[in-house]
Amino acid sequence: MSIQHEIQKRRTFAIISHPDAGKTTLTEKLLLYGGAVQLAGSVTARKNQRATTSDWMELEKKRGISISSTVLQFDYDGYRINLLDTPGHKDFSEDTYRVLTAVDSVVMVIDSAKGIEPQTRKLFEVCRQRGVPIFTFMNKCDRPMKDPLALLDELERVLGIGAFPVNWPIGDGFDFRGVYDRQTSQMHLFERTVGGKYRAPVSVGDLHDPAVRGQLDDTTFNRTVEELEMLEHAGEIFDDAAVLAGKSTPVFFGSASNNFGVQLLLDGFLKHSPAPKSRVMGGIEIAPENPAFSGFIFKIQANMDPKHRDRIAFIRVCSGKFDRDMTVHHSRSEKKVRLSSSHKLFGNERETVDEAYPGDVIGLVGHDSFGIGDTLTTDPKILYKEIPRFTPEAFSYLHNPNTGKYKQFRQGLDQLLQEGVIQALYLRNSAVKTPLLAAVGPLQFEVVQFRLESEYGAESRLEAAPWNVVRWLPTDIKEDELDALSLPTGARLAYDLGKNAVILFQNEWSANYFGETNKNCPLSSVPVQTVKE
Ligand SMILES: Nc1nc2c(ncn2[C@@H]2O[C@H](COP(=O)(O)OP(=O)(O)OP(=O)(O)O)[C@@H](O)[C@H]2O)c(=O)[nH]1
Ligand SMILES: [Mg+2]
Repeated sequence: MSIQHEIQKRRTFAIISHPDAGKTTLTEKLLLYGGAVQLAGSVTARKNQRATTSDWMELEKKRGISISSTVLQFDYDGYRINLLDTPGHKDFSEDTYRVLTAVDSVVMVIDSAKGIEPQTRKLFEVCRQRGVPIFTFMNKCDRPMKDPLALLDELERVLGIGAFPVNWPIGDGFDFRGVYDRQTSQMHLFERTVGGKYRAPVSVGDLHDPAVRGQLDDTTFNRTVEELEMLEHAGEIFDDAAVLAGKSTPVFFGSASNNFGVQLLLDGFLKHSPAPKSRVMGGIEIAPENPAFSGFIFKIQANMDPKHRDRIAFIRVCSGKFDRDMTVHHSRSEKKVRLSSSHKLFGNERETVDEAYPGDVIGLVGHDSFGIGDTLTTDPKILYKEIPRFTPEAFSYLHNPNTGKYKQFRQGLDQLLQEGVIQALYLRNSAVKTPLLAAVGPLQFEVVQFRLESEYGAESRLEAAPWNVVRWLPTDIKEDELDALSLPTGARLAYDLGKNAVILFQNEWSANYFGETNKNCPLSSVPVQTVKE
């Protein structure tokens, strides 16, 4: 089969939203309808078939939230799908943003009772900047929801994007009966199943089909007809070009937990979403058909499976063909490496993969030198610079209370730092060797402590550090220039993991004051990207 054909059948997308809108639930239902699992997210499915749930870490189960993104690859209807479920909580946005660099489109999930929530808006902004096409799923229509027309209006007003309803909800809350597919003019009426484990039975017919009409009360039917007429009157048509340009979003209604509208979303998404396309790096365009294999690492995760205590680097293939055992150029070390342990991923399950094509996300095991953002390619001229870095806003020392376990503590922490679970800083001219952790949000501290204990058997103790703001100094600043700086009270000099100099300030005011009084020493509020030896 030609590489062109392989590229055209790939769909690589992330599910994004504010916490709790239903991303993980929708992910499981897409797997159910995509035929990748027979039972959604149940314990039986775990035992008898495959591990279906995409929330695999113990801490996630405990808290009921996703704290890390999950990769799932499966085939459906002639497509090879690479689906990435992301965490919604803002403390984990570094992980989510890295995932956004690896996908070609997103499904944005909205809780129909709540409308557009703050974290959804932020993620949307990132997608818009990157020009990523966005598909919208209005979830939880089985609960009292906002007026669907108001929800569309909110998309246009708050996000400034055109919204095209592909289907329309019939009733809401307890009376939510299904959706009307405006593309085929068919009503899809669903029945609930216990716990939503199985596909929901559905009856399909046109608006006036007596079999379908008979299932609806007059109020629901009349309201639906009236709303549909209004939409028709507005006269908008599905504009593929606007969707692909990220200017308009197709909107699907449904309920993930009840399996309503999931099939229509899956099929509609696959039909209109883009296959992998070219990436532009430093002015050069790298097409997926480029004969050179290339890709970049956007995520590293250790100990995904307690059976294999190892570390997986997730690479998004961008061009050419991947063959197991191939030798590639590794950008960070500038060395040649052979990729012999490659896997396709399904949550925490993995299977050896011999070949992969643009759009695929595969896991590479056994390369400790790989870091987030690294390029692997057979053409050393290709260098991706995709991964964003975030400004930490919370700082704490991490103590090791048990000196007998220093080795586990240090090894565990180094591993977690390499995964990018959290950032760390080292104070300049400090005799104290206690690591200073720097987080985008405080839940990251909790994840570090939990994983140190459960994966490395190392206890730890947090101590709040007196700073709240970090700023990066110019990368070319010399040590004697650092000596000469006069810092405001309470501020300290430190280095990040790339050995770039930073200043820690007690507060924003103090950082601004320093900036005002040291015009010759411009500070950056976003992390600099260089790594010094
Ligand atoms: N009523 C109703 N509840 C739903 C629906 N879909 C999901 N939920 C519930 O919403 C809650 C959150 O669902 P998740 O799928 O974990 O949400 P999430 O977006 O993955 O959350 P984070 O990963 O933590 O950001 C769970 O209790 C789900 O059972 C739905 O269609 N209707
Ligand atoms: Mg989730």
